Amino acid sequence: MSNITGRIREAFRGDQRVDPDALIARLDAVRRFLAAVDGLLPDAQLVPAHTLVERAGTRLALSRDHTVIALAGATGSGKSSMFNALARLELSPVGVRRPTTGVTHACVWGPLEGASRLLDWVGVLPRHRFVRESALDADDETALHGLILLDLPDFDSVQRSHRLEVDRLLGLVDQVVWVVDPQKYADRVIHDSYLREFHRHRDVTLVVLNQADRLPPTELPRVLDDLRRLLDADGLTGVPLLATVAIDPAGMVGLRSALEQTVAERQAALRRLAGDVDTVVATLDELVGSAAPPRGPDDATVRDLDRALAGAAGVPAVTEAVGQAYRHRAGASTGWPVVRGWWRLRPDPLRRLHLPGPAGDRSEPAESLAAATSVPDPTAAQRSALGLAIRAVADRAAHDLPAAWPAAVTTAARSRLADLPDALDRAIAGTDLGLGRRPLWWRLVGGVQWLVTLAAVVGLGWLVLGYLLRALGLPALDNPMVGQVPLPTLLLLGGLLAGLLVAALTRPLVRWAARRARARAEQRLTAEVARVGDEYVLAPVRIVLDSYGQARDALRDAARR
Ligand SMILES: Nc1nc2c(ncn2[C@@H]2O[C@H](COP(=O)(O)OP(=O)(O)OP(=O)(O)O)[C@@H](O)[C@H]2O)c(=O)[nH]1
Ligand SMILES: [Mg+2]
Repeated sequence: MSNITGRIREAFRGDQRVDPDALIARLDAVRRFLAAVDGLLPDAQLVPAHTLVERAGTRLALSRDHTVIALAGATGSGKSSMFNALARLELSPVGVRRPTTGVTHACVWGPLEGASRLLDWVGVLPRHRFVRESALDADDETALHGLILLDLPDFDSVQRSHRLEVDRLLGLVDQVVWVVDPQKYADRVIHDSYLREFHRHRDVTLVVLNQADRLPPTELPRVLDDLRRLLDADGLTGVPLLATVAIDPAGMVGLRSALEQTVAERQAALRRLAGDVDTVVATLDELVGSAAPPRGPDDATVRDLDRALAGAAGVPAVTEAVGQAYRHRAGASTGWPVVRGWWRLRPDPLRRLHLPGPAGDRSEPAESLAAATSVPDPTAAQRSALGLAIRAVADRAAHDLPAAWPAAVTTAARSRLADLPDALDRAIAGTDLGLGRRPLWWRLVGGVQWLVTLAAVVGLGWLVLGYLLRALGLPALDNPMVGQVPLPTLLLLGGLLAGLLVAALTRPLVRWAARRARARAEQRLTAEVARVGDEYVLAPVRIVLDSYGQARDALRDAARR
């Protein structure tokens, strides 16, 4: 037996101590992970992590001086006998009728006070709680002070309620002693449904082969070896394995001393929670990858988005109108004064879109209106192009992310889709299209046009006056001559010709300047539309990518033992 006890000591010594602060930091990291992925990943995948955070918080807040150890096993393996043998009292009925134990019994070594709240939380009814603290014991039991031993119902029970009770308690206790017997130690239920599940809790797992007295002494080592092989296959390599005889005090020495050591170390609760964190981290691992979070979609994809947004926002229609408006307004300022009125009669192309009209016209302050412009609604093709561009943004941004994330990125990219049309319209309405001021050269050309027209009018007046004087028989005016041509005629014809000439020369200049005005407006509109795309499509995507980065860092911290 002492040999076995030595092996237990060795196994425990081999395990590192769990630092409470480090454990709390790991739990905080799990909490950070949950906060980062909240609303982004399916809740079903996060249940174990939420459960851990809640349970661990409660367990750490309760007595850390107590160690809750459960005896778990199949019916008839001898759990209650062992419970009674350790308590040295008949506390839990042992029977021949199977299963015997239907509700969990607890025995507390030491005063009940600190243990009561722990047992309330674990959920052992007060009438099934016993205290192993009496003057009769003298110092015999002090080594187990702080132990709360639980006798569980059978986990392979025909009674469903027994299995539920066992499963519930196995999630809460600090350490489990798995009790098997020579007949059923190889049962698949215990290995497949239970022991294997505890492979990350090796350092709070202890296995006992009870009823060792029922085996011929030569058989015992063979059975223990066989059981060890099965435990190795369960992933429980190195867990302490003891042979016990619950009905013989001498057959309980090894287990008792193992429990004494566990209680003295006060590590089981921390080790159990550390194992829980390991398990949760392993289940969450597939939710984050090893690659650094992407910064967002590539430039080409963003450019495609901006182009699709510009199309949907009617930027081509507005830039076209800017070109026309430039020509219209330039015509009204620089055209031949005789036909300028005709320009003014035609509606300004920008006013038709409810965009700022001619310089100084603020009759419709477009900036202040929600649906400010009358830019044509996007066509079905433009709408679908925008949908595709947004999907491409999500696809590119989520390209390197693990499978759980692309859906969240797509949802984020589309999250403000309903607000997009108004935002685009406001952006168009608020863009300075660059037609606010009348260029100086318009005024110069306009001035020249007025001068030459004035000359023509003076010439005409002069000629009409001369004609009238002649008609009334009055002395004619003395018309000065310029070369062979009388001055009034020169003024009239020269003025008319010069006006037409200036108009003809100005036209290509206006066309060139209109193209420039159009290009400038297009650039400004595209920039504004891109800003909307950034705010309404890319920013929500970046938030999800940031969350991914935080979740990934948090999980890495949580994994650090
Ligand atoms: N020979 C021998 N008999 C034992 C030993 N341990 C328990 N038994 C007997 O095995 C039977 C079952 O023991 P229990 O302690 O009631 O078993 P249990 O695991 O509590 O069973 P359930 O409460 O039904 O889950 C009883 O008759 C015990 O006397 C042992 O080490 N050796
Ligand atoms: Mg029992």
